[in-house]
Amino acid sequence: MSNRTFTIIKPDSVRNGNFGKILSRLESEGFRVLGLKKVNLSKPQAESFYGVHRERPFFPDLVKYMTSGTVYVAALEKEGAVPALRTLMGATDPSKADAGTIRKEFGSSIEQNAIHGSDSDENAKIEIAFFFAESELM
Ligand code: 3AN
Repeated sequence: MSNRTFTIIKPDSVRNGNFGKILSRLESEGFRVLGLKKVNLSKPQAESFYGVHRERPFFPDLVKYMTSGTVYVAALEKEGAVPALRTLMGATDPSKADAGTIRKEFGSSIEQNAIHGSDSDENAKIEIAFFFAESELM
């Protein structure tokens, strides 16, 4: 199992002033930040990043939303990082997320759900490489 995962602190979190709180939560749960960037995703970038969802009905709205404001992208390190972050994030729909999860606390809808986290080691590797050169991770 890999010890890296990838996260996006989504536009709603940045807009609502929750970036620092979410970062603090990640750190207090033992994630180390290997790389961090503040980004305004372009439409092609968002379409490519969420390419697996291209055929889904919510895809156009997802792209529109993810390009609607500034996000922070980060590469994180922790033992068993991918499942650890999925657990800490909670369910995709914040209303169904467990108490104490980031999406329960900061998310407001299935679209504005505060945070993205890789769903497999393979995708974590692809998603980290989408935004970071290996030399930028430390
Ligand atoms: P997760 O982010 O929990 O891995 P995915 O990968 O199924 O969820 O979906 C990617 C993103 O697409 C979600 N974070 C959410 O913003 C959006 N999304 C997923 N399902 C829906 C839906 N039914 N309606 C609107 N947006 C959705």
